[in-house]
Amino acid sequence: MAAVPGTTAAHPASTRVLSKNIHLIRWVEKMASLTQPAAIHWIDGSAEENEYLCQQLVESGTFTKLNEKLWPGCYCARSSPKDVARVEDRTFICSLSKDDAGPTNNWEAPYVMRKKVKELFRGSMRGRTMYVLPFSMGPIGSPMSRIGVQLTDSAYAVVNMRIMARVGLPVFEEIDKDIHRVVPCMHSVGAPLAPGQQDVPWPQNDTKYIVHFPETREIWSYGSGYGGNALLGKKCFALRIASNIARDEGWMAEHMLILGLESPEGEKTYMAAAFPSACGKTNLAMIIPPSGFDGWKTWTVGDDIAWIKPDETGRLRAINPETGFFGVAPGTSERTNPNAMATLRRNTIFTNVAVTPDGGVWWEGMTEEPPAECVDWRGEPWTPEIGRETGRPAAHPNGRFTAPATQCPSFDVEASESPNGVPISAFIFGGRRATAIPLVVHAFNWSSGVYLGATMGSETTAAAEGAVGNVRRDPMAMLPFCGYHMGDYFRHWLTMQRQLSITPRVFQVNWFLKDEAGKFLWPGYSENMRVLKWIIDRVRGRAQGRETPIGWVPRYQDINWDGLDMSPETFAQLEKVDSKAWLREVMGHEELFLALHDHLPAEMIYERELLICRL
Ligand code: TSX
Ligand code: MN
Repeated sequence: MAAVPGTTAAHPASTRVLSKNIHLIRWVEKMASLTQPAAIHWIDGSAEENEYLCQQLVESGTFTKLNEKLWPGCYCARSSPKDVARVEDRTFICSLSKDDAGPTNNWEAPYVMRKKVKELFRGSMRGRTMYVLPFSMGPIGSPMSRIGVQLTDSAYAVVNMRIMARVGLPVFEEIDKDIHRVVPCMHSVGAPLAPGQQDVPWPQNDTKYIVHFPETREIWSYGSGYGGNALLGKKCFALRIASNIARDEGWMAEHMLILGLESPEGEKTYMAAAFPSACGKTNLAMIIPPSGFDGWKTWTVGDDIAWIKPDETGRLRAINPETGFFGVAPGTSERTNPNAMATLRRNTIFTNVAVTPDGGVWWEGMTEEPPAECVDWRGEPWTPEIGRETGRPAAHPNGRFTAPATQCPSFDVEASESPNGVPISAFIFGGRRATAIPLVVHAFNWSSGVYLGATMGSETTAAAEGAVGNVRRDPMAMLPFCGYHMGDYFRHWLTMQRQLSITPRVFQVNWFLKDEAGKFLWPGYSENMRVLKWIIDRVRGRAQGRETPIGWVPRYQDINWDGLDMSPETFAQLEKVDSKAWLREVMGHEELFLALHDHLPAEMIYERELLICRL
């Protein structure tokens, strides 16, 4: 193989072709002749290969190896400041008809876009290695799993994908059976190297395109090496492409965590929950029972994506298609999420956080006291004083950890290896709202539950997101991730019920209610378990509640308050349904519905009218 600049190390997998599948081999050849890489590396997924790639990333300056004693097997990457997050305005759904993509997605005609991406990818891997990365979303061989192959010129993408998905030889073996429809995923950072040209630590291109062809089930991602733009199994495949496959095949690809609760008697109940960003979804997925819940256990199945399908008895079962957590670092601490802190202690890739003088990592909120000095996410010296003066944080607000799920103390290993997934008893829709939305509501039925999910939203917290306190609607937390028309997506949710003998119960939660003084009314975090306990008791027909115009809510005596000081007066505020505020709320639903009107299922209008009547 061609020598990689800056190293003389031998290549363990080299150019050996690791598949016998003629379709795959021909596609790789065709793409290599388009992108012109200096070498092709078929990924076997071995530990030695991973070592080698991480070593390459250290030599190219992308990775800093952390202190092996304190942070074994860990690295920190600093991205270009021009490549720090998903790029929603550069994300396209290229269906044949613009109408199929809907008004909430960017669209371009497939033949126009195909020409465009071919031009972009022509010669885009010159001077670089093209990695052939096979991955399975879901356990290998499970009927719920789907396979993709990512061709990428980013070793960073490869080593991250190795944590986030099942990759390598066992996946090539599946592909060689020639029974799967493999999703082709093209990825280039768009920074070809001329002969002798020195590489930069984080190659990228100012022009970015994240393109999905839903009908032909293809992904083309250009110009970015970051997160959801580059780890194509995640948002691009497991949500945008999979939502199309799921709609066609009668299952659901959702932006949901999966969590199990086990009672002291050993009764296990699983739920799936959707939250918009900045609601602490990973924290909830890894929740630890509070005091007063002796003998209870919580089980983390997933923190981001759920693939959910009816089994032969008409019960919904879910898998987490991923094997790792790609979590936001800032705000993660022993106090907010001890299970996450335990997960990321080893074998973790950090991106855009600060590095301390002892070779550790730090981010805002990790400890109460910042370190006296560190190197910030841009690679500049940072002290608390510099932070105060410049207003610059040490870690980027979207700084991340990529950590293996099996290292999470609450990880449900058995459930995660199970080819059929776990039975889902409840769906939970959350949001960040200071007023109007009660702590917890149990929807009257499936379609009123779908309405709650379709109208969910969060208050904007930063001026950059629009006026502070405005509600941004994010139906089922899928607005940036649904690969087709949102109105059709609501219809799919409604139609799913026909396949079910037992319909999961649907709940709405809000951990973020505030009093008049602006103080949070609910302690949140571990204490959310009290709400989850009421939810599973409702599912099992054991808990009472009070009927309100929007659904059933718990009375004070319906919740276990052991170990928490909660007054009936505060709780009354948490479960108050104010008709005036709710009528305003319902008016707020209209805006989104108007945008989707020509595809909006009539049930959504009926539910809205029913709600207005009850109010
Ligand atoms: O993740 C959060 N959860 C879910 C936990 C399982 N956060 C953090 C959100 C930002 C990502 C929360 N913040 C939660 C919550 O339930 N609740 C709140 C609001 C809150 C913040 C602080 C306190 C109480 C509530 N109290 C003290 O800090 C003492
Ligand atoms: Mn997510």
